[in-house]
Amino acid sequence: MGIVNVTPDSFSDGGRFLDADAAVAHGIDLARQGADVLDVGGESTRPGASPVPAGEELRRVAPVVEGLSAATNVPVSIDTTKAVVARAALDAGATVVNDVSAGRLDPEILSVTAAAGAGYVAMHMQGEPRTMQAHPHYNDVVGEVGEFLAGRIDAARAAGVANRAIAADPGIGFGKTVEHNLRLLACLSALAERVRVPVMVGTSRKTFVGKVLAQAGAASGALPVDEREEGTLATVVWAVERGASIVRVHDALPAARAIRLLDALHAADAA
Ligand code: PMM
Repeated sequence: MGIVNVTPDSFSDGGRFLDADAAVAHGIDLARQGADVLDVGGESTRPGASPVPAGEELRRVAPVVEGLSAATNVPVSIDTTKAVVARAALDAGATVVNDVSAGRLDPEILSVTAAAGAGYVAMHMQGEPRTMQAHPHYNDVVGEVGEFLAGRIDAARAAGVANRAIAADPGIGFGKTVEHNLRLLACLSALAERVRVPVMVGTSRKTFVGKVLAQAGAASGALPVDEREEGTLATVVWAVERGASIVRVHDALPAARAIRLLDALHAADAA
């Protein structure tokens, strides 16, 4: 899944594709690089971000969803927590709703998804973007995230979303410390068994990658965002090995190539 952020303030690409034409061109480029889904988002969820009014979010994403649906054959996903934005994006050609609130902020998003026969991604987040990185706390991060996702998958089903249309995402970086993120990735197979739907993972350029790779004694506690590609790739390969079905990335080409090589190794291993 290639990321198309139409936001002024996303943590790694904020402001780069605010213009609809630039965002559409970027999405087309990601599809050429090997993305099988394009995820269009108009509200930043980076730590500390404030909510965006629905009208503004819609103004950002609608032309991009429409442009990409017309210009490419790959499915378009809408990254939103709002039912009204999801409905408009589905009308404009999107076929997947990626909801970082898993239906808790605006429960109607579930029935909107169901009515359109669209796919649905339920993501775990502790708290809300404005405050989520203040004091993340879990007694058992893998167990709690698994329980939460199982409950939200049930809620999506109850609202009429088809079981085969649902994916679950542990929400790397959403109300989690470096250790929480690493633990979730380490235990991804167990999480996949618990939720029993395809698992999606978004690690691309996230802070924990930069923190793990920070040089001892460096002025900043994390590698800068534009130096996190190799670390991201390590997590992509790891996640796919541990059963992730979808990886959400900013750079589709290296991820697609790494996964193709992994497939070749598996084929050789099975021969
Ligand atoms: N991460 C971001 C935004 N949306 N959606 C899902 N399902 N999973 C994620 O990990 C996720 C997401 C934040 O990253 P960005 O600002 O680079 O889009």
